[in-house]
Amino acid sequence: MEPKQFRHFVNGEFVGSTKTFEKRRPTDNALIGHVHEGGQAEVDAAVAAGKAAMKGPWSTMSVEQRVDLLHKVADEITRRFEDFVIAERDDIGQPRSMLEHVAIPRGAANFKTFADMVKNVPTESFLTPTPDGAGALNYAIRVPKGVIGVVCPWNMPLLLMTWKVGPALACGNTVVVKPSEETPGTATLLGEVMNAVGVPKGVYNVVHGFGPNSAGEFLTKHKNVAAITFTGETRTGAAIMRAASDGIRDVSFELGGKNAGIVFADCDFDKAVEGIARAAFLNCGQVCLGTERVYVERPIFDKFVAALKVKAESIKPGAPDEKSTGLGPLISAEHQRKVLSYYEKAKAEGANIVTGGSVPQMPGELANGHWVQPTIWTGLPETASVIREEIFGPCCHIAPFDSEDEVIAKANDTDYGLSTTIWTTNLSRAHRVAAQIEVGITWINSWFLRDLRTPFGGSKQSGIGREGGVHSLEFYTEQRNICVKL
Ligand code: NAD
Ligand code: 6OD
Repeated sequence: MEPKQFRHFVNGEFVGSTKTFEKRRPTDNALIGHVHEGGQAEVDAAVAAGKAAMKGPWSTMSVEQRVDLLHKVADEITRRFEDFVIAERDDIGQPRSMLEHVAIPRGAANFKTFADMVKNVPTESFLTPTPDGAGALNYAIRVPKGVIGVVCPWNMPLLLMTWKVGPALACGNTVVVKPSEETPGTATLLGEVMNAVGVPKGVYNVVHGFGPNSAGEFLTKHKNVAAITFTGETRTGAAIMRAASDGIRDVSFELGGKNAGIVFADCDFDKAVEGIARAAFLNCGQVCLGTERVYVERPIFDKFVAALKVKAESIKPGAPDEKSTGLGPLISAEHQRKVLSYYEKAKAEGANIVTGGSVPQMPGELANGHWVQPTIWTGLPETASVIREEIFGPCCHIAPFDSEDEVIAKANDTDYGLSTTIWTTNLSRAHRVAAQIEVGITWINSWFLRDLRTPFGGSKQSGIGREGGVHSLEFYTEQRNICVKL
């Protein structure tokens, strides 16, 4: 396979840099391409293109025309489905079933959903009394904010990037995307899609590169970037917040998590085992909403641990295109080292290793990939590293609990607040407990069941703001009040 060139996409054209870095496939470490590294000049050019496009044909288009164009973007993603599957597969090594059923369809849906949503945006108007009796008419108009900086992670590249680009464009903004250095593929491919369907030049721009002292930092510090939407680690969010404070620019952050799964003895047992297994091991545990802390009511604790062990051991690691594959690799050798360091810490801190704990034997070239075993621990105190820190691997610790109050306190005993999954057949208990968990999203008898109209985001150190439905429209537009004395 000839290595690809992942170039920036600026003002409707693919442009290169003199500096490049390698992109390797996580499944076997094969070289799949060279990524062009953007610096200040590339970011300046992309932001200038985005700013200029705010005054071009993009700004004079009717809402219907814009909606129609974004539907065409979605249709073109669907038409080039296999190209997107391959780009994302080579970037992250996800099993094909997940790419075909979640990642790529959501890429298209993120454009259609938010395009449809802007057709009915409410605004406010008031008739205000005045001393002379004539009154004044106050009304608000909604305008796009301008150039939006979109800084993305690697764990679900197309889904998480379009979840922000879709509404940003639907609201009439332009974007400069900084994809993760680990996953340049689908953001680049989307440039081809934009040109194919006639999105005006400069509306969608991509600059590749790293974070600090590279494209990420230059983009988030750029004075002509009106607002920044970011998904990634909490400590990166803190750095971006500092950058955004210069110029008082708005931010929307979706950050890390250390999410609890809560299983009551009255749950539908098989569904709970299935649900927690998905929450812990899907995408090799590289899901911000995933569950690394599981609390199981004591009467079913032993049975649950035994059943989850069977489930974990049945998940087959392998090449993404193999039908039997249930587990892909971790994104990189560096991330593999991090996850394995937690496997060692758990051992050192005295965990009972129910299953896993090391690297699986892989055949042929796959042995060069970044694999780890799905891993379950029990027996650790709540102070243990693997219970407190986000690992982002296919692993969880399971602890017993005896009362609702105890499990609520344990679930909330974290700096993060992204999501929870609760398993019970007692509806009153489900609502009662859910209302007390300090997170942005609680799933009951389910996990990662999405409706794009709902508010999505994190509490505490898991984020700032909400996106989804009208909440995305709030972030990607600004309201201006106009007061007319009558
Ligand atoms: P990361 O924070 O390391 O990187 C994310 C992006 O930020 C990358 O594009 C990176 O180049 C860029 N970046 C890094 N430092 C920067 C800086 N100083 N200035 C500007 N840009 C910078 O995150 P990651 O490792 O790519 O993703 C995994 C993390 O993302 C996990 O913590 C996970 O929980 C979180 N995440 C959260 C959500 C959510 O919805 N809350 C979704 C997915 C992932
Ligand atoms: O489904 C979404 O919209 C979303 N933001 C998912 C986040 C997944 C985290 O890894």
